[in-house]
Amino acid sequence: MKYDEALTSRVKESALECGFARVGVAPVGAVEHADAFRAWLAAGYHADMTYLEENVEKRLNPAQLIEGAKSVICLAVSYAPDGDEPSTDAFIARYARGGDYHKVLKKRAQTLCDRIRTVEPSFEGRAFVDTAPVAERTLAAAAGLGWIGRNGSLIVPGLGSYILLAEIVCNLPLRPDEPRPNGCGDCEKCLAACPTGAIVAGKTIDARRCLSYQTIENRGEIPPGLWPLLGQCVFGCDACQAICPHNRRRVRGDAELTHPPDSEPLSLQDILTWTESDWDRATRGKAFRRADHRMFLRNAILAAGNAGDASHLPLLEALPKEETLQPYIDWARKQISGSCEQ
Ligand code: B12
Repeated sequence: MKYDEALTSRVKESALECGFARVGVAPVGAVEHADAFRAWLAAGYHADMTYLEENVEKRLNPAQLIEGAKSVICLAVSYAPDGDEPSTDAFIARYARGGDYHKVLKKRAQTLCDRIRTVEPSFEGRAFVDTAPVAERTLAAAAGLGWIGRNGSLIVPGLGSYILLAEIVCNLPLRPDEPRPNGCGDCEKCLAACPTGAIVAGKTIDARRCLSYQTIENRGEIPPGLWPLLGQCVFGCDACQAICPHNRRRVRGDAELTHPPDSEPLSLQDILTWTESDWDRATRGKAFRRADHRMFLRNAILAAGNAGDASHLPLLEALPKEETLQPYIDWARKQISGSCEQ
Protein backbone atom coordinates (compact mmCIF):
# COMPACT_ATOMS: atom_id res chain seq x y z
CA MET A 1 0.00 0.00 0.00
CA LYS A 2 1.22 3.51 -0.78
CA TYR A 3 1.01 5.55 2.40
CA ASP A 4 -0.05 9.20 2.48
CA GLU A 5 2.69 10.76 4.62
CA ALA A 6 1.28 14.30 4.64
CA LEU A 7 -2.17 13.08 5.63
CA THR A 8 -0.66 10.90 8.37
CA SER A 9 1.01 13.98 9.88
CA ARG A 10 -2.19 16.07 9.61
CA VAL A 11 -4.24 13.35 11.30
CA LYS A 12 -1.74 13.08 14.15
CA GLU A 13 -1.62 16.85 14.68
CA SER A 14 -5.42 16.98 14.74
CA ALA A 15 -5.58 14.14 17.27
CA LEU A 16 -3.41 16.10 19.69
CA GLU A 17 -5.52 19.24 19.08
CA CYS A 18 -8.65 17.22 19.90
CA GLY A 19 -7.30 16.43 23.37
CA PHE A 20 -5.53 13.10 22.96
CA ALA A 21 -2.18 12.78 24.70
CA ARG A 22 -0.79 10.19 22.28
CA VAL A 23 -1.62 9.00 18.78
CA GLY A 24 -0.22 6.26 16.60
CA VAL A 25 -1.25 4.22 13.59
CA ALA A 26 -1.65 0.44 13.49
CA PRO A 27 -2.07 -1.53 10.28
CA VAL A 28 -5.39 -3.29 9.68
CA GLY A 29 -5.42 -7.02 9.22
CA ALA A 30 -5.04 -9.88 11.66
CA VAL A 31 -3.55 -8.62 14.93
CA GLU A 32 -0.40 -10.12 16.38
CA HIS A 33 -0.84 -12.27 19.48
CA ALA A 34 -4.30 -13.40 18.38
CA ASP A 35 -3.36 -16.85 19.68
CA ALA A 36 -2.86 -15.35 23.17
CA PHE A 37 -6.44 -14.07 23.15
CA ARG A 38 -7.83 -17.45 22.07
CA ALA A 39 -5.74 -19.27 24.70
CA TRP A 40 -7.02 -16.82 27.36
CA LEU A 41 -10.63 -17.65 26.45
CA ALA A 42 -9.91 -21.39 26.29
CA ALA A 43 -8.45 -21.28 29.81
CA GLY A 44 -11.69 -19.70 31.07
CA TYR A 45 -9.82 -16.61 32.30
CA HIS A 46 -12.68 -14.41 31.05
CA ALA A 47 -14.97 -15.71 33.84
CA ASP A 48 -18.60 -14.98 32.86
CA MET A 49 -17.76 -12.14 30.41
CA THR A 50 -19.23 -14.29 27.62
CA TYR A 51 -19.49 -11.29 25.28
CA LEU A 52 -15.73 -11.78 24.76
CA GLU A 53 -16.46 -15.17 23.14
CA GLU A 54 -18.56 -13.44 20.48
CA ASN A 55 -17.15 -11.82 17.32
CA VAL A 56 -13.67 -13.20 18.05
CA GLU A 57 -12.66 -13.02 14.37
CA LYS A 58 -13.75 -9.37 14.18
CA ARG A 59 -11.92 -8.56 17.43
CA LEU A 60 -8.73 -10.05 16.12
CA ASN A 61 -8.95 -8.40 12.71
CA PRO A 62 -10.05 -4.76 12.62
CA ALA A 63 -10.30 -4.92 8.81
CA GLN A 64 -13.62 -6.65 9.44
CA LEU A 65 -15.04 -3.71 11.38
CA ILE A 66 -15.64 -1.38 8.45
CA GLU A 67 -15.71 -1.90 4.73
CA GLY A 68 -12.53 -0.73 2.98
CA ALA A 69 -10.58 -0.30 6.23
CA LYS A 70 -6.91 0.57 5.68
CA SER A 71 -5.62 1.80 9.02
CA VAL A 72 -6.39 2.11 12.71
CA ILE A 73 -5.74 5.44 14.44
CA CYS A 74 -4.93 4.55 18.05
CA LEU A 75 -5.52 7.22 20.68
CA ALA A 76 -4.65 7.51 24.34
CA VAL A 77 -5.37 9.86 27.25
CA SER A 78 -3.92 9.82 30.74
CA TYR A 79 -6.04 9.65 33.87
CA ALA A 80 -3.02 9.85 36.16
CA PRO A 81 -4.14 11.20 39.54
CA ASP A 82 -2.76 14.72 40.05
CA GLY A 83 -2.22 14.65 43.76
CA ASP A 84 -2.18 12.50 46.83
CA GLU A 85 -4.63 9.67 47.23
CA PRO A 86 -7.85 10.94 48.83
CA SER A 87 -8.29 9.76 52.36
CA THR A 88 -11.24 7.34 52.32
CA ASP A 89 -12.07 3.79 53.35
CA ALA A 90 -13.88 3.08 50.03
CA PHE A 91 -11.44 2.51 47.17
CA ILE A 92 -12.67 3.46 43.70
CA ALA A 93 -10.32 2.69 40.79
CA ARG A 94 -8.65 5.81 39.49
CA TYR A 95 -10.03 5.49 35.96
CA ALA A 96 -13.58 5.80 37.27
CA ARG A 97 -13.29 8.83 39.54
CA GLY A 98 -13.85 11.62 37.02
CA GLY A 99 -16.08 11.90 33.95
CA ASP A 100 -17.13 8.69 32.19
CA TYR A 101 -14.26 7.99 29.78
CA HIS A 102 -16.53 6.29 27.27
CA LYS A 103 -18.34 9.58 26.72
CA VAL A 104 -15.29 11.84 27.01
CA LEU A 105 -13.14 9.86 24.56
CA LYS A 106 -15.96 9.08 22.13
CA LYS A 107 -16.83 12.78 21.84
CA ARG A 108 -13.18 13.70 21.13
CA ALA A 109 -12.82 10.86 18.63
CA GLN A 110 -15.99 12.02 16.81
CA THR A 111 -14.60 15.56 16.68
CA LEU A 112 -11.40 14.15 15.25
CA CYS A 113 -13.39 12.26 12.59
CA ASP A 114 -15.14 15.53 11.61
CA ARG A 115 -11.80 17.33 11.35
CA ILE A 116 -10.23 14.60 9.23
CA ARG A 117 -13.25 14.72 6.92
CA THR A 118 -12.76 18.45 6.31
CA VAL A 119 -9.13 17.76 5.30
CA GLU A 120 -9.92 14.59 3.35
CA PRO A 121 -13.57 14.39 2.20
CA SER A 122 -13.21 10.72 1.17
CA PHE A 123 -12.63 9.80 4.83
CA GLU A 124 -14.82 7.07 6.21
CA GLY A 125 -14.24 5.74 9.66
CA ARG A 126 -15.74 4.59 12.93
CA ALA A 127 -14.65 5.49 16.43
CA PHE A 128 -14.55 2.87 19.19
CA VAL A 129 -14.12 3.18 22.95
CA ASP A 130 -14.26 -0.09 24.82
CA THR A 131 -17.75 -1.14 23.76
CA ALA A 132 -17.07 -2.96 20.47
CA PRO A 133 -15.08 -6.12 19.68
CA VAL A 134 -11.72 -4.38 19.29
CA ALA A 135 -8.40 -5.60 20.73
CA GLU A 136 -7.59 -2.14 22.05
CA ARG A 137 -4.35 -2.86 23.90
CA THR A 138 -2.91 -5.02 21.18
CA LEU A 139 -3.67 -2.35 18.56
CA ALA A 140 -2.23 0.43 20.73
CA ALA A 141 0.96 -1.61 21.19
CA ALA A 142 1.11 -2.30 17.46
CA ALA A 143 0.71 1.47 16.86
CA GLY A 144 3.77 2.13 19.02
CA LEU A 145 1.90 3.95 21.81
CA GLY A 146 3.61 1.78 24.40
CA TRP A 147 4.19 -1.82 25.38
CA ILE A 148 2.02 -4.39 27.17
CA GLY A 149 3.42 -4.61 30.67
CA ARG A 150 3.77 -7.67 32.84
CA ASN A 151 0.58 -6.51 34.62
CA GLY A 152 -1.29 -6.76 31.30
CA SER A 153 -1.68 -2.99 30.96
CA LEU A 154 -0.42 -0.81 28.15
CA ILE A 155 2.48 1.26 29.51
CA VAL A 156 3.16 4.48 27.63
CA PRO A 157 6.68 5.93 27.91
CA GLY A 158 6.53 9.22 29.80
CA LEU A 159 2.91 8.70 30.85
CA GLY A 160 2.82 5.30 32.58
CA SER A 161 -0.20 3.00 32.49
CA TYR A 162 -3.00 5.19 33.86
CA ILE A 163 -4.14 5.40 30.27
CA LEU A 164 -7.43 4.94 28.47
CA LEU A 165 -7.70 3.97 24.85
CA ALA A 166 -9.86 4.75 21.83
CA GLU A 167 -9.42 4.04 18.17
CA ILE A 168 -10.72 5.04 14.75
CA VAL A 169 -10.78 2.36 12.07
CA CYS A 170 -10.71 4.18 8.74
CA ASN A 171 -10.24 3.93 4.99
CA LEU A 172 -7.21 6.24 4.76
CA PRO A 173 -3.78 4.84 3.80
CA LEU A 174 -1.93 6.14 6.87
CA ARG A 175 1.65 5.10 7.58
CA PRO A 176 1.75 2.59 10.46
CA ASP A 177 4.10 3.24 13.40
CA GLU A 178 6.66 0.78 14.72
CA PRO A 179 5.94 -1.12 17.97
CA ARG A 180 8.13 -0.19 20.96
CA PRO A 181 10.44 -2.50 22.85
CA ASN A 182 9.14 -3.87 26.15
CA GLY A 183 10.39 -1.74 29.04
CA CYS A 184 9.48 -3.96 32.00
CA GLY A 185 12.94 -5.55 32.19
CA ASP A 186 13.06 -8.12 34.98
CA CYS A 187 10.72 -6.12 37.25
CA GLU A 188 7.98 -8.31 38.74
CA LYS A 189 6.62 -5.87 41.34
CA CYS A 190 3.08 -6.12 39.95
CA LEU A 191 3.02 -9.90 40.39
CA ALA A 192 3.86 -9.56 44.06
CA ALA A 193 1.45 -6.64 44.61
CA CYS A 194 -1.66 -8.33 43.23
CA PRO A 195 -3.68 -9.23 46.35
CA THR A 196 -5.19 -12.34 44.77
CA GLY A 197 -2.42 -13.67 42.52
CA ALA A 198 -4.52 -12.87 39.44
CA ILE A 199 -1.49 -12.30 37.20
CA VAL A 200 -0.98 -15.92 36.30
CA ALA A 201 1.85 -15.52 33.81
CA GLY A 202 3.46 -12.46 32.31
CA LYS A 203 0.74 -10.28 30.73
CA THR A 204 -2.03 -12.76 31.48
CA ILE A 205 -4.79 -11.88 33.91
CA ASP A 206 -7.14 -14.50 35.30
CA ALA A 207 -10.24 -12.32 35.57
CA ARG A 208 -11.82 -14.83 37.97
CA ARG A 209 -9.27 -13.75 40.58
CA CYS A 210 -8.91 -10.09 39.52
CA LEU A 211 -10.62 -7.72 41.99
CA SER A 212 -11.46 -5.43 39.12
CA TYR A 213 -13.60 -8.19 37.60
CA GLN A 214 -15.08 -9.25 40.92
CA THR A 215 -16.14 -5.76 41.99
CA ILE A 216 -17.14 -4.30 38.59
CA GLU A 217 -18.23 -7.10 36.32
CA ASN A 218 -19.41 -9.93 38.57
CA ARG A 219 -23.12 -9.37 39.07
CA GLY A 220 -23.49 -12.65 40.94
CA GLU A 221 -21.68 -13.71 44.08
CA ILE A 222 -18.01 -13.15 44.94
CA PRO A 223 -16.33 -16.44 45.97
CA PRO A 224 -15.89 -16.44 49.79
CA GLY A 225 -12.16 -17.23 49.47
CA LEU A 226 -11.66 -13.75 47.96
CA TRP A 227 -13.63 -11.80 50.62
CA PRO A 228 -10.68 -11.12 52.95
CA LEU A 229 -8.45 -10.28 49.95
CA LEU A 230 -10.76 -7.56 48.68
CA GLY A 231 -9.34 -5.04 51.17
CA GLN A 232 -11.06 -1.69 50.71
CA CYS A 233 -11.86 -2.22 47.00
CA VAL A 234 -15.40 -1.11 46.31
CA PHE A 235 -15.09 -0.49 42.57
CA GLY A 236 -12.05 -1.86 40.72
CA CYS A 237 -8.48 -2.26 41.87
CA ASP A 238 -5.24 -0.51 40.91
CA ALA A 239 -2.75 -2.60 42.92
CA CYS A 240 -0.82 -3.82 39.85
CA GLN A 241 -0.59 -0.27 38.49
CA ALA A 242 0.07 1.63 41.73
CA ILE A 243 3.23 -0.41 42.33
CA CYS A 244 4.53 0.00 38.76
CA PRO A 245 7.74 2.11 38.63
CA HIS A 246 6.49 3.61 35.34
CA ASN A 247 3.68 5.29 37.29
CA ARG A 248 6.02 6.96 39.77
CA ARG A 249 6.64 10.02 37.64
CA ARG A 250 4.14 12.86 38.24
CA VAL A 251 2.00 13.16 35.14
CA ARG A 252 -0.70 15.74 34.54
CA GLY A 253 -3.77 13.61 33.89
CA ASP A 254 -6.54 14.80 31.60
CA ALA A 255 -8.71 17.32 33.50
CA GLU A 256 -12.03 15.86 32.31
CA LEU A 257 -11.03 12.41 33.54
CA THR A 258 -9.42 13.37 36.81
CA HIS A 259 -11.60 16.17 38.18
CA PRO A 260 -15.00 15.10 39.37
CA PRO A 261 -17.44 17.99 39.86
CA ASP A 262 -17.98 16.86 43.46
CA SER A 263 -14.54 16.48 44.96
CA GLU A 264 -15.50 14.73 48.24
CA PRO A 265 -14.49 11.09 47.89
CA LEU A 266 -17.13 8.48 48.69
CA SER A 267 -16.83 6.67 52.02
CA LEU A 268 -18.13 3.29 53.14
CA GLN A 269 -20.61 5.13 55.33
CA ASP A 270 -22.01 6.95 52.25
CA ILE A 271 -22.38 3.76 50.25
CA LEU A 272 -23.77 1.62 53.06
CA THR A 273 -26.55 4.17 53.62
CA TRP A 274 -27.40 4.70 49.92
CA THR A 275 -30.96 4.08 48.79
CA GLU A 276 -31.50 3.11 45.16
CA SER A 277 -32.14 6.75 44.27
CA ASP A 278 -29.02 7.91 46.15
CA TRP A 279 -27.04 5.41 44.06
CA ASP A 280 -28.71 6.76 40.94
CA ARG A 281 -27.80 10.35 41.80
CA ALA A 282 -24.22 9.57 42.88
CA THR A 283 -23.35 7.48 39.82
CA ARG A 284 -25.00 9.50 37.05
CA GLY A 285 -22.46 10.37 34.31
CA LYS A 286 -19.71 8.32 36.02
CA ALA A 287 -17.95 5.20 34.80
CA PHE A 288 -18.61 3.61 38.19
CA ARG A 289 -22.33 3.41 37.36
CA ARG A 290 -21.42 0.05 35.80
CA ALA A 291 -21.85 -1.46 39.28
CA ASP A 292 -25.51 -1.42 40.27
CA HIS A 293 -26.81 -0.55 43.73
CA ARG A 294 -26.68 -4.14 44.97
CA MET A 295 -23.09 -4.60 43.74
CA PHE A 296 -22.01 -1.42 45.51
CA LEU A 297 -23.63 -2.65 48.73
CA ARG A 298 -22.10 -6.14 48.36
CA ASN A 299 -18.63 -4.69 47.81
CA ALA A 300 -18.94 -2.07 50.55
CA ILE A 301 -20.12 -4.70 53.07
CA LEU A 302 -16.99 -6.77 52.36
CA ALA A 303 -14.79 -3.66 52.55
CA ALA A 304 -16.38 -2.82 55.92
CA GLY A 305 -15.57 -6.35 57.12
CA ASN A 306 -11.97 -5.85 56.07
CA ALA A 307 -11.76 -2.37 57.64
CA GLY A 308 -12.74 -3.82 61.03
CA ASP A 309 -14.25 -0.51 62.19
CA ALA A 310 -16.99 -0.93 64.80
CA SER A 311 -18.76 2.26 63.67
CA HIS A 312 -19.94 0.30 60.60
CA LEU A 313 -21.85 -2.28 62.69
CA PRO A 314 -25.07 -0.23 63.01
CA LEU A 315 -24.94 0.53 59.27
CA LEU A 316 -24.73 -3.19 58.51
CA GLU A 317 -27.69 -3.83 60.88
CA ALA A 318 -29.76 -1.19 59.08
CA LEU A 319 -29.21 -2.59 55.57
CA PRO A 320 -32.26 -3.77 53.65
CA LYS A 321 -33.04 -7.41 54.45
CA GLU A 322 -32.00 -8.88 51.13
CA GLU A 323 -31.41 -12.61 51.21
CA THR A 324 -28.39 -12.64 48.88
CA LEU A 325 -26.60 -9.92 50.88
CA GLN A 326 -27.02 -11.73 54.22
CA PRO A 327 -23.93 -14.00 53.96
CA TYR A 328 -21.72 -10.93 53.27
CA ILE A 329 -23.27 -9.06 56.22
CA ASP A 330 -22.81 -12.04 58.57
CA TRP A 331 -19.17 -12.39 57.51
CA ALA A 332 -18.45 -8.66 57.84
CA ARG A 333 -20.01 -8.49 61.33
CA LYS A 334 -17.90 -11.43 62.42
CA GLN A 335 -14.75 -9.84 61.03
CA ILE A 336 -15.47 -6.54 62.77
CA SER A 337 -16.30 -8.19 66.10
CA GLY A 338 -13.14 -10.30 65.80
CA SER A 339 -10.86 -7.35 65.17
CA CYS A 340 -12.50 -5.23 67.89
CA GLU A 341 -11.91 -7.97 70.51
CA GLN A 342 -8.18 -8.07 69.82
C1 B12 B 1 -12.25 -7.56 29.51
C2 B12 B 1 -11.53 -6.34 30.02
C3 B12 B 1 -11.14 -6.35 31.36
C4 B12 B 1 -11.21 -7.60 32.23
C5 B12 B 1 -10.02 -8.54 31.87
C6 B12 B 1 -8.64 -7.81 31.94
C7 B12 B 1 -7.58 -8.36 31.02
N1 B12 B 1 -6.34 -8.13 31.39
O1 B12 B 1 -7.87 -8.94 29.99
C8 B12 B 1 -11.16 -6.99 33.66
C9 B12 B 1 -12.58 -6.74 34.14
C10 B12 B 1 -10.45 -7.84 34.72
C11 B12 B 1 -10.48 -5.67 33.36
C12 B12 B 1 -9.75 -4.97 34.30
C13 B12 B 1 -9.14 -3.74 34.05
N2 B12 B 1 -9.28 -2.99 32.98
CO1 B12 B 1 -10.15 -3.61 31.35
N3 B12 B 1 -10.78 -4.12 29.68
C14 B12 B 1 -11.27 -5.23 29.18
C15 B12 B 1 -11.55 -5.12 27.67
C16 B12 B 1 -13.06 -4.86 27.47
C17 B12 B 1 -11.11 -6.34 26.85
C18 B12 B 1 -9.68 -6.82 27.20
C19 B12 B 1 -9.38 -8.17 26.62
O2 B12 B 1 -9.71 -8.46 25.49
N4 B12 B 1 -8.76 -9.04 27.44
C20 B12 B 1 -8.28 -10.31 27.01
C21 B12 B 1 -6.78 -10.27 26.97
C22 B12 B 1 -6.22 -11.65 26.64
O3 B12 B 1 -6.49 -9.37 25.93
P1 B12 B 1 -5.58 -8.07 26.10
O4 B12 B 1 -5.65 -7.57 27.50
O5 B12 B 1 -5.97 -7.13 25.04
O6 B12 B 1 -4.19 -8.78 25.90
C23 B12 B 1 -3.61 -8.94 24.61
C24 B12 B 1 -2.30 -8.21 24.55
O7 B12 B 1 -1.66 -8.34 25.83
C25 B12 B 1 -1.59 -8.97 23.45
N5 B12 B 1 -0.14 -8.89 23.57
C26 B12 B 1 0.63 -9.47 24.46
N6 B12 B 1 1.92 -9.13 24.24
C27 B12 B 1 1.96 -8.32 23.19
C28 B12 B 1 3.03 -7.71 22.56
C29 B12 B 1 2.77 -6.93 21.44
C30 B12 B 1 3.94 -6.27 20.74
C31 B12 B 1 1.44 -6.79 20.94
C32 B12 B 1 1.18 -5.99 19.70
C33 B12 B 1 0.36 -7.41 21.62
C34 B12 B 1 0.65 -8.17 22.74
O8 B12 B 1 -2.00 -10.31 23.53
C35 B12 B 1 -3.19 -10.38 24.32
C36 B12 B 1 -4.18 -11.14 23.50
O9 B12 B 1 -4.51 -10.51 22.28
C37 B12 B 1 -10.68 -3.86 27.27
C38 B12 B 1 -11.24 -3.01 26.13
C39 B12 B 1 -10.97 -3.67 24.80
N7 B12 B 1 -12.00 -3.77 23.97
O10 B12 B 1 -9.87 -4.10 24.52
C40 B12 B 1 -10.59 -3.08 28.62
C41 B12 B 1 -9.25 -2.40 28.98
C42 B12 B 1 -8.17 -3.40 28.68
N8 B12 B 1 -9.34 -2.20 30.41
C43 B12 B 1 -8.79 -1.13 30.82
C44 B12 B 1 -8.64 -0.76 32.18
C45 B12 B 1 -8.30 0.68 32.49
C46 B12 B 1 -8.78 -1.72 33.19
C47 B12 B 1 -8.41 -1.60 34.68
C48 B12 B 1 -7.14 -0.78 34.95
C49 B12 B 1 -9.61 -1.02 35.47
C50 B12 B 1 -9.46 -1.04 36.99
N9 B12 B 1 -8.61 -0.24 37.58
O11 B12 B 1 -10.14 -1.75 37.68
C51 B12 B 1 -8.22 -3.10 35.06
C52 B12 B 1 -6.78 -3.57 34.81
C53 B12 B 1 -6.60 -5.05 35.07
C54 B12 B 1 -5.39 -5.59 34.32
N10 B12 B 1 -4.24 -5.64 34.99
O12 B12 B 1 -5.50 -5.94 33.14
C55 B12 B 1 -8.19 -0.32 29.67
C56 B12 B 1 -6.67 -0.57 29.71
C57 B12 B 1 -5.78 0.59 29.36
C58 B12 B 1 -4.34 0.18 29.50
N11 B12 B 1 -3.50 1.09 29.97
O13 B12 B 1 -3.95 -0.93 29.19
C59 B12 B 1 -8.92 -0.94 28.43
C60 B12 B 1 -8.10 -1.01 27.14
C61 B12 B 1 -10.20 -0.10 28.18
C62 B12 B 1 -9.93 1.23 27.48
N12 B12 B 1 -10.70 1.54 26.43
O14 B12 B 1 -9.06 2.00 27.81
N13 B12 B 1 -10.63 -5.30 32.09
